[in-house]
Amino acid sequence: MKSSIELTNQFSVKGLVSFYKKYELDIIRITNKYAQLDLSLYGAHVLSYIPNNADDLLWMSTLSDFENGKAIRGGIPLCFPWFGPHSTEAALPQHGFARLSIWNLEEVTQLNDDSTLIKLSLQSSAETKKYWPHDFHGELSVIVGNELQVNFTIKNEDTKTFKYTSALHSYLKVSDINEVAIEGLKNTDYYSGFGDIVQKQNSELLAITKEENRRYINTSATCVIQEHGNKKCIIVDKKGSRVTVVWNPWQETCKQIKDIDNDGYKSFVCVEAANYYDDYIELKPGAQHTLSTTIKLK
Ligand code: TA6
Repeated sequence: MKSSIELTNQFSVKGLVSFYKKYELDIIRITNKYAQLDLSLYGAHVLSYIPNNADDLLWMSTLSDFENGKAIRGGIPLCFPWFGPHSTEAALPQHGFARLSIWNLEEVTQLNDDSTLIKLSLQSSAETKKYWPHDFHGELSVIVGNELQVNFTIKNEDTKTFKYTSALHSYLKVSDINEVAIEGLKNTDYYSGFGDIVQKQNSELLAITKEENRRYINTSATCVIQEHGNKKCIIVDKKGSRVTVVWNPWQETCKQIKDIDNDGYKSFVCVEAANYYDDYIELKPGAQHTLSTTIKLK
């Protein structure tokens, strides 16, 4: 792991790439002609994406921890190699270890259109094998342009086939959850919460009026998060994923989540690109898979 000074010496570019510490975590900040983005090396976690002349498209909890060993609440948590609780061992961390690991910064490159590419990596190690016994190489690449692109690639470097589930668990910032409608999931089957009954959304739009934890299956659709009152419209696209999760804890569950303030649920909705259920990823030795999401203003 590189120190803050080494990171600054190797990668900083005046006015474009800088580093700062958020409590004990190293954060890289990109400020280019399109947007400002903050990315934590801990968790390969996008914290914010603020297009020019616009508000942050991502929500971050005012009560989030920024500490080794704890998950960051908000932005884009990276869930790998399992989504949700571990299937057999309850003591293992929810959503896997990727969001609790320190990733290496490999590259920061200005692209031809002046957008900025950042690449982080996570290599399997004795530490990752405490949680998951496989050899793998993980890469998170982020492109900061007039849209935010996040690509998460896992390559199997083991001698055996392995399976995993994953998600880019994006928290989209809204000004009032009561004004939000999500478009793109009409006629799509979903499981609610941890249930096993398949339901179908018949309506064109999903309004969030109560706790929702919908896991839509067999969908690669683009979702549009519309806000009636303030007309903000966020487009969330994805690739390499057939499951979309929509989550908002609403009032009662929110009170039980200690790193979200009691009213926090009013300011975000999660729309997540996932590999889960039958869409788990199985990789032969040498094979790789990329899960991607793009987030932008309409
Ligand atoms: O994606 C929805 C979900 O899996 C919910 O079940 C809820 O637990 C949420 O993620 C947040 O999980 P976390 O471990 O970050 O508190």
